[in-house]
Amino acid sequence: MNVKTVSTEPFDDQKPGTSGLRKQVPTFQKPNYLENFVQSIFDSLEGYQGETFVLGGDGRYYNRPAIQTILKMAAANGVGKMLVGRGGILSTPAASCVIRKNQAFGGIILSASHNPGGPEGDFGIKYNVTNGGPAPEKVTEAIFARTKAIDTYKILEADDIDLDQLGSQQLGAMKVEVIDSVADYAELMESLFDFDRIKELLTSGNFRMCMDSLHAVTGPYAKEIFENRLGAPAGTVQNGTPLEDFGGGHPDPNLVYAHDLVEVMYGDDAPDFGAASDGDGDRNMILGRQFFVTPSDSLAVLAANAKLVPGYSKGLAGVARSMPTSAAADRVAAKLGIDCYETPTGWKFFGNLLDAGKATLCGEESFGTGSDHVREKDGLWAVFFWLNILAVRQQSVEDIVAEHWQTYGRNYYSRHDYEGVDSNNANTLMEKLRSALPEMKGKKYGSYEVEYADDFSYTDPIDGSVSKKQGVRIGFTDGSRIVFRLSGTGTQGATLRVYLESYEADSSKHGLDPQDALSELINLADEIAQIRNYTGMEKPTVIT
Ligand code: VG1
Ligand code: CO
Repeated sequence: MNVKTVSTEPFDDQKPGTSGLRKQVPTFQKPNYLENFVQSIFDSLEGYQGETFVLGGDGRYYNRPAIQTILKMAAANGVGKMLVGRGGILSTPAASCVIRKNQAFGGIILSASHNPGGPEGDFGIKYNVTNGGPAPEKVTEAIFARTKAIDTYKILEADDIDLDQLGSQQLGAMKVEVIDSVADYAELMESLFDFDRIKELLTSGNFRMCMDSLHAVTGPYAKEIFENRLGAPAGTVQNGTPLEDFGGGHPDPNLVYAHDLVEVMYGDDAPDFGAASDGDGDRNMILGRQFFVTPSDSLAVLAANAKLVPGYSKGLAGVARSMPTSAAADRVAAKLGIDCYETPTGWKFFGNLLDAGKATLCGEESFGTGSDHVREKDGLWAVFFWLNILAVRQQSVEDIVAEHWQTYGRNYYSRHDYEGVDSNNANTLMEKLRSALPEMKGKKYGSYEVEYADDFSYTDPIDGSVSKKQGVRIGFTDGSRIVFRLSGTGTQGATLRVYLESYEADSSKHGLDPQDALSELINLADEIAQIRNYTGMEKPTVIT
């Protein structure tokens, strides 16, 4: 077998975003596009020759051909051994688990997460480092720098590997081991949660749940764990067969896109508990009967109840949340007497805190929750965590959340997304906001007075690295807040995200619809940022 060195020219658009490089499939299908990026990953690593890597993806369209290409390039670049999920499948948290368990050098994960798939949909690739987590910015920056200078890549001339056959195969000097995609992950979950107790709950006859995998990667994981290991009735997992185009849907677990689940959970005779996960399995949505748990509240509830779960019964070292996530978790941390860290958006910023043992639980408002068990957010993990709490407390989801609000107060929260905005207009909106910040402090808008206004900058407490311009925050004296930032995961135009939050201590006022509770702030956001003017939209395209 021959190693071929192929001449190539740089593409100028291979800058990784919030979570890897995401583009439409036809872009990835351009000659050398994928190859350039993969070679740039290898070129920016040191000391990886002969080492073990992990490779897998969410099963979307183009997953299989991309895996074959990456295997041949890895072999040509001197990788010693590649662990690949069977059929090319590994959920993002499972990939993180496999990297850690095997002390691999790193891993390549193929996913565009919640973005639609199919020939005209999106594809994505990201590199994870030895701790199992997404590469930190200094690594993604090195990869990007390399993409701008690359002139050759290496690839082995060889036949495709059989991805459906478990066991070892040889590709040039590299060993390819096709592994069970689910086994390691299932074992890890079993070590963290009280499976006996959850099994009792799920088979008691008094409790029903519905898990919607949205035709994406968690289907096989959820079926194996809920139905085979925990005894939930067949059919508990719906949309559980991964499809290359996710059945034409958006594999995004929120009230808009997880419509099948919403119909079940808000219908007559709804089950007690519902959950959904996203394309690559790292996001989750939690529902009770006719009741939605905001991700920010979910993080706070998990933190407050962590002692009920075997894997966390010793208590939490600390919690961390992304800046736009509500401060509900901060209140729990304060009560527990532990630190709460505020990081920029994106899971890569939690890695150092988790490695250093400073945070145990982490979360993002964007339906992401996780812990130090892996270095990615983990959709099914959050579902097991909730089930474990429900099994111990024997209360409904709604009662648990209502009690939580009674104890800590309620952080009303909503995110308004404006998708497909003209990039220039979106950038102008952000620049105008930024330039207005220095004058804003003390300014009054109706009953609101600005307490602080800044562009969030983060200094990593472990390695001191600084990440600037992470989102414009305007905080008011009553504790409410508006945050503006542009998405770093979209593939067409720009997406403006507006995050709205207010705090209500009085439990007689906890029953409002968040859109009503936040209505004044919503109007204020438009007044301050001229959203309708710059986006040309009367209202957001998605509200979560
Ligand atoms: C979004 C979310 C962010 C999340 C990221 C990756 O990023 O807001 O919280 O970490 O997606 O999640 P952005 O830049 O579009 O706001 V996933 O499940 O898409 O890997
Ligand atoms: Co995801």
